[in-house]
Amino acid sequence: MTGIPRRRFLQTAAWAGAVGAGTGRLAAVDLSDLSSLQATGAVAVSTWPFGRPANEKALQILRDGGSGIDAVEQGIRVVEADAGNPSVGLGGIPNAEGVVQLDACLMVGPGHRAGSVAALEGFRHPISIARRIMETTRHVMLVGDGAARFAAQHGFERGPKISGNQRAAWQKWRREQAASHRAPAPSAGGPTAKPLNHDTIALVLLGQDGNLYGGCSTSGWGYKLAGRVGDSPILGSGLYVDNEIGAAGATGVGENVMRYCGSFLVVEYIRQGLHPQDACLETIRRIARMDPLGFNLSINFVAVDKRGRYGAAGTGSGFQYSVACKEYSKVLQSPGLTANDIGPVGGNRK
Ligand code: SD4
Repeated sequence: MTGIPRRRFLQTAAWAGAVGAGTGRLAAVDLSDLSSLQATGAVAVSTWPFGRPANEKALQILRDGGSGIDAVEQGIRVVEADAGNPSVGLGGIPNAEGVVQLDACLMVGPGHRAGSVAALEGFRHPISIARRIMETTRHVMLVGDGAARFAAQHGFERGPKISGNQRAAWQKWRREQAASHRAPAPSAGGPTAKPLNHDTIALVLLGQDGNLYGGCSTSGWGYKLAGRVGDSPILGSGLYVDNEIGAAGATGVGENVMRYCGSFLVVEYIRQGLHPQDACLETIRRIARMDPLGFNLSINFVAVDKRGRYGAAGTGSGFQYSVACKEYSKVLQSPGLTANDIGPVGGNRK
């Protein structure tokens, strides 16, 4: 281990335990067998159990001769297309005004290229639009109306700005808000407010070519303020790919990730010599040390490195992630830094 000497790292871990004890019971973190968190050849790692079909699609694309970025895009499209997923794609929970606004980005290790789209309304596959921005413009990120006009000009598939199921739920939510005389939106929208519902697909990939790739897509915080953008389309926050070192992605309360460049930090810890599993844990500990919320952040990371080692971690217990490689495709439980419940069920996690 370089950068953080093993002794200091363990001290940091012990310190985190002391803090965690004040914010919730500490869950056991077993780091004894990191060697099992390693794959040979291509490996796809993604957030939540709904990442599993995305991983499998990504590896199939590679097997069929597609590129790493084809694999990430096509994998994420599987989740975006799932109308039953309330946190990714147009089946997602709308904002406070009853409109689904989507955020997505992707990054390509070779050339350190990226594309991103935010607060996009009425298009089914923001991940593909992010890719098109990367490939056909001199920009990295388009947002809102401009992004929608770009998508329309490029003929991307449209969809409803709110699904039938979500409309009924949103109307009920609005009635409840009115009845409770509260503001019709998470008023501060700040990091202390608990999202009603949230999840994200973040998929990081080590290709068989030895290069790293990643993508991220979400409808974000349910009933968020119109125009709110989370961490997911922000490079370095919801996703980061460094082709020399590793790639990481995030899910959870974006406000608590984007203030710390969370995914960038995970990759930097890998650079310092940590296993991706340790890097995810250490990132959360570092954020918790600085943040007034301590471990009460509702954030989770997944990561893979250049050697095929992978891992994940969350502030609460219960964060599951998916891994696929030549030998297996499975859903794993990540170590949580506290025994706090992971929070409201957001996406179609099963
Ligand atoms: C966001 N990070 O918009 C996303 C949502 C998410 O689990 O992943 N929730 O803040």
